Amino acid sequence: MAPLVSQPVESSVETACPLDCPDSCTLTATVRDGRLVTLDGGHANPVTQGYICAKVRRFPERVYGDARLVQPLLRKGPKGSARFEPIQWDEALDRIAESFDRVRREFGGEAILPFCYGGSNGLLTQDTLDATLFWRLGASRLARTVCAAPTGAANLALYGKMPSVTYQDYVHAQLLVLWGMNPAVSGIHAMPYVREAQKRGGKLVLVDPRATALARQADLHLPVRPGTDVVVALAVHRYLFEHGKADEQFLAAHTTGADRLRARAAEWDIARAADVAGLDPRALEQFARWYADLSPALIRCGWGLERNRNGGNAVAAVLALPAVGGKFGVRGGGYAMTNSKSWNINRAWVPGHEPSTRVINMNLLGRVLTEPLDPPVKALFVYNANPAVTIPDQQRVLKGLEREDLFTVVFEQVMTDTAAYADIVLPATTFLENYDIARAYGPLAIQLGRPVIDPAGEARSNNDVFGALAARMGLLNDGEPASELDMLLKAMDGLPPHIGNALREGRVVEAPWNGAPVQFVDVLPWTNDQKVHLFPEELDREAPTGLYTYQPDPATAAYPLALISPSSDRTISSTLGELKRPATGLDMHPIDAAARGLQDADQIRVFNTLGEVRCALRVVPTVRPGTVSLPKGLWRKSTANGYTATALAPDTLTDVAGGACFNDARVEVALVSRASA
Ligand SMILES: Nc1nc2c(c(=O)[nH]1)N[C@H]1C(S)=C(S)[C@@H](COP(=O)(O)OP(=O)(O)OC[C@H]3O[C@@H](n4cnc5c(=O)[nH]c(N)nc54)[C@H](O)[C@@H]3O)O[C@H]1N2
Ligand SMILES: Nc1nc2c(c(=O)[nH]1)N[C@H]1C(S)=C(S)[C@@H](COP(=O)(O)OP(=O)(O)OC[C@H]3O[C@@H](n4cnc5c(=O)[nH]c(N)nc54)[C@H](O)[C@@H]3O)O[C@H]1N2
Ligand SMILES: [Mo]
Repeated sequence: MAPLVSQPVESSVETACPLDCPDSCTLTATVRDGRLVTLDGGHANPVTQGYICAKVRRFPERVYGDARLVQPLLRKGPKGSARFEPIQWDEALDRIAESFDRVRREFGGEAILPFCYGGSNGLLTQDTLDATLFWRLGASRLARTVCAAPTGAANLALYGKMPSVTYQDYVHAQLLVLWGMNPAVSGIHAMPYVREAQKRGGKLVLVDPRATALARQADLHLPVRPGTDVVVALAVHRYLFEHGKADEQFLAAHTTGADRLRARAAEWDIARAADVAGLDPRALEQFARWYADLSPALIRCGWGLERNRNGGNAVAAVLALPAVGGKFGVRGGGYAMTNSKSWNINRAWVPGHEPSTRVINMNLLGRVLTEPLDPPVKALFVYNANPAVTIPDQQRVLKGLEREDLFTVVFEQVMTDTAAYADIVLPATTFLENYDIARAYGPLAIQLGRPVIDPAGEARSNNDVFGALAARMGLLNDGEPASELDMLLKAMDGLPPHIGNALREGRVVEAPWNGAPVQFVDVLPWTNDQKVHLFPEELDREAPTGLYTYQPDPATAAYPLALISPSSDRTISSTLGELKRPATGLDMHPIDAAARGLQDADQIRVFNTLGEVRCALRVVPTVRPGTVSLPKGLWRKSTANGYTATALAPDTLTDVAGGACFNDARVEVALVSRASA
C-alpha cells in the first residue's frame, strides 16, 4: 500500500543561464515538490566550475516575489500608475491583435515598433517567432544599439569578428590588459583565469577611470578620463612604430592600412595623450613599453570604453594594437571580446523574411515617441527590455511612454518601471520555466536551458505568445512552428548538426576548433581577404571627425563632472532590480567632495540640463577626480526622486554604429540635506 503521507520529492535538475552576461553558466536547480528551492553552479560548462554569481543565486526570489506577473493585465489608471486589472489571455491577445490591425490600417505597419534587447539572451527567446510576427506585420525594425554597437562595428571592420581568445587561454598571457572591463563584477568566471595568469608571472594592466578592486591588485592601473581611450591606444601605436617595435613582417603579410593608422597615431605622443587622458605620462610609457616587450600579450576589451562619443574609434584603436605589436599566433596572445558571433549561426530556420521597413535606433526611443515622425509610432511592443530605466534621456522616454494615443504592450516577468506604463501587460516565463539555448560569449559554449519548474500562474514563454499572436492575425502558414516546442525542434534541426545533436543529447557544445582557437593559427580574420583592416574606410567615413581621431570632452563650466554608470553586482542591466539591495548612491572622489563642501552620506542632487537624480553621496577614493559613478540598471524606486543615471545621459550617439553615450553625461552635484551628526 502507498504511504498515507507522501515524502517531499526533491530533485536536482541541470539547466543553463541565458542572461546577458559573457559566462552563460551551467546551473543546478534544486526543486522540492515542484517548487524551486535553490539555484547553484553546475559543471557541464567547464568555466562555471560549480559556482555562480550572488545575483542569479537570488533568482528564486524573482520567480516567487511580489513583483512577479502571473496573469495578463489591463490598464485602469493613468499611464505610469501601475493600476491594472486582470484579464484572460484570450482577451489580451484579441485586444493586441485588434489594436495592431487598427494601427496598420490607419498608419501602416511601420507605426508598430517592437522594442527588445537582451532580457533573456538565448537563441530561442529572441529573433524567433517574435521576428516572424513583426516582419510579417511590416513593423518598423529596431537597431539594437544600446550596447555593443561600436565594439561590434569595430571588430567587424577590422577583423570580420573573428573568434576571440577564450577565458581558458588567459592564463598563458604574460601581459593581460583589461581595457574598460570589470570581470570581477560583469563576468566573474573569467576571474580564476585572470588570477592564474598573475600567479604564473603575467602582468595585469587595468584601464578604467575607477580603481576597482581588481585595478588595485593590478601591476599597473591607468585611471583614464572617460572617453579618452582612443588617444591612449594611439600613443601606444606611435610608441610601437617609433621604437621599432611594430611587427613589420606581420603588418606586410596580414594587414592593410597600417600606414594610415601610423599617420593618425603620429599626433599622439605619450605626453600629449597622457595630458588629455589625465594620466601620469610615466605610467602610460610603462604600459607602452610592456606592450612592446611582453608576449604573449592579451587585450581583453570590455564595453566601458565604447559608451561615449569616441567609443568606436577607441575600440578600433585598441583592437589594432595586437596587429601592430605582432601579438598574434601564440596561445594567450591577441585580443578577447565577445564571442557571440564565433559560431557563425544563421537563422534560416526562422519562418519569414526581414522586410526593408524603416529602422529605428533604440537609443532615440524618447525622441521617436515625442517628436514628429512619419508614420508616427502608434503601437509599441516591449519585451526582453526595460527602457524606462535603461535607455538614455529617461525623462524623454517616460514622456513618450505617457502618451495616451500610444498603444503599449509590455511582456514581462515582473512589474518593471516600463510595465507600469503599459496598456496591456503580458506575464512571461523565466528561464527556469521555459526552454532556451544559452550561448556564452566569453568562453565558447552552447547549452540547452530547460524548464525546471512549471510556469508561475499563467505566465507564458515568448515563442508561445508570439506564435499565438501571429496565428491569431493569420500570419502563420500551415506547418510553420507556432509554439515554443515547435520552435525548439526547428532550431535544433536548423543549427549546424554538431550543435543540434549535442543540444538534443543534453551536452554542452564545445568550440568548433580543436580546443580554444589561437588567433592566426586556428582562425584568420573573417574579412573578405582574411587580413586585418587597420584603416577601414567605412569607419573613417562614418566617424564625424574621421577614424582614429579624438572628439573633445563635452564637459562645461556648469557641468564639469563625468558621470559613468558601470554594471553592479546586484543586477544584470536592470534585471533583478526589484529585489532589496543595500542603499546605493553616487560615488565621488574626496577632492571633488571637498571642493563642493560635501560629505559622505549627504543627500545630494546630481543634475544637468536633462534631469536630476537625488540620492546619497558616497565619498570614496576609488573614482578618479572629476568622475562620478552611479550603478547602471537601478529601478526608479532606488533613488529619492525616481530618476536614475539614464536621466542624465544624453541621447547623442557614438561616433560609429549609433551606440549609446551613457558615459558622456556631464553633471554637477549639490547638497540637498545633511543628516545631523
Ligand atoms: N553583475 C553584472 N554583470 C553583467 C552586467 C550587469 O549589469 N551586472 N551586464 C552585462 C552586460 S549587458 C554587459 S554589456 C557587460 C558589461 O561588462 P563590462 O564591459 O565589464 O562593463 P561596464 O560595467 O559597462 O564597464 C566596465 C568598466 O569600464 C569602466 N569605464 C567607464 N567608462 C570608461 C571609459 O571611458 N574608458 C574605460 N577604459 N573604462 C571606462 C567602468 O568604470 C567599469 O569598471 O556585463 C554583463 N555582465
Ligand atoms: N545608465 C546606464 N544604463 C545602461 C547602460 C549603462 O552603461 N549605463 N548600459 C546598458 C546595457 S550594457 C544594456 S545591455 C542595456 C540593457 O537594457 P535592457 O535590454 O532593457 O535590459 P534589462 O534591464 O536586463 O531588461 C530586460 C528585461 O527583460 C525581461 N525578460 C527576461 N527574460 C524574458 C523573457 O524570456 N521574455 C520576456 N518577455 N521578458 C524577459 C526581464 O525581466 C527584464 O526586465 O541597458 C543599458 N543601460
Ligand atoms: Mo550590455
